[in-house]
Amino acid sequence: MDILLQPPGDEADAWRTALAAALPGARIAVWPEAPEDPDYALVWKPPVELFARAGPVKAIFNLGAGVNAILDVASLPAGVPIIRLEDAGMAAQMAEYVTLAVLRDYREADAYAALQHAGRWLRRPRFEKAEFGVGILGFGVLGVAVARALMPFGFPIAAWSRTRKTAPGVASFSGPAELPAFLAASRVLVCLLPSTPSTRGLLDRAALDRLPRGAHLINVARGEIVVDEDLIAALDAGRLSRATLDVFREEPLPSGHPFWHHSRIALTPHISAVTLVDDSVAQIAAKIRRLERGESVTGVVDRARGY
Ligand code: NDP
Ligand code: OXD
Repeated sequence: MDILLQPPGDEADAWRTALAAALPGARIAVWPEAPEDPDYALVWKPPVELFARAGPVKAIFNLGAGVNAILDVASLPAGVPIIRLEDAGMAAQMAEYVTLAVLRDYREADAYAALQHAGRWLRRPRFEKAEFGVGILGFGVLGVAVARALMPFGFPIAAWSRTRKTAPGVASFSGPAELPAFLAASRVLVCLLPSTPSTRGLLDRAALDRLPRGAHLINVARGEIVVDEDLIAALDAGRLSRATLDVFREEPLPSGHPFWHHSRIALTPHISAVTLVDDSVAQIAAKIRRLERGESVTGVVDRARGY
């Protein structure tokens, strides 16, 4: 079996070693080396030449959960299944990141740090938990993991998805008609939607205005779901109290971008849930073995839907 590997960053050796151990006998070529007729391509943000040179493959594995970058590649062969990562160690990381951001806000870590630095002993009134609703946009693999992690703290939890869900302890909202009611209940709004034609620009002024006054936006999905200028305007006007941002329209975030030094923004460089080599390779190798036996696999992307 021939595998074409185009991994993220400078981790080619780690990916190649893990893949060779998981699929003994497979010939692995690391892009820009490319075998004549690879059986499978494992890629992250592939360049347009890759599919043009690689020829037809049995399946393309996306080395991440979000597939917006691969779906944009003009040379993407039609009809070939695209298979994304499902959790693969990212759900636990995402749950940690979002829980930290929610609790920092709820327990007012920044306000108490400022009081300490001012040398002031002051007890602030506690937030009512019932008024500290957490709304999760996108209730897929990662959204569900975040809801489960937050549940023990007792915040009211709501989720918005394309299709209605039944999850104990979570109020399910679905479709555009139910978005306003969902936003109105979200003192903290966690974005875990895929970037698709229906979600890009979704968090604009109109949507942000529907959040309770003083709301906190946590975007850990994709930068283009948020309209940057509208977010800054909402923060400047005090309609939103803070934003925790891990993803941006342009990455790395350009040095002059106003997000960098905004006093109400905490940002991180797309690290809320990183792709873990061993977990990802184990998942992909198991799926390749199933495909080779003629069995079906989960995580196949619906190209028309965009995720
Ligand atoms: P899933 O595909 O499992 O879940 C996506 C969810 O979004 C589903 O609940 C889906 O609804 C919902 N959804 C999609 N489109 C719409 C829409 N138009 N309206 C309402 N709901 C919609 O994805 P994951 O949970 O695995 O990942 C989510 C995203 O997180 C990824 O696409 C990626 O962009 C981002 N991500 C970010 C990382 C980081 O480090 N910052 C790491 C990993 C992922 P339904 O269930 O009804 O289909
Ligand atoms: C992903 C990501 O989609 O890392 O997996 O953002």
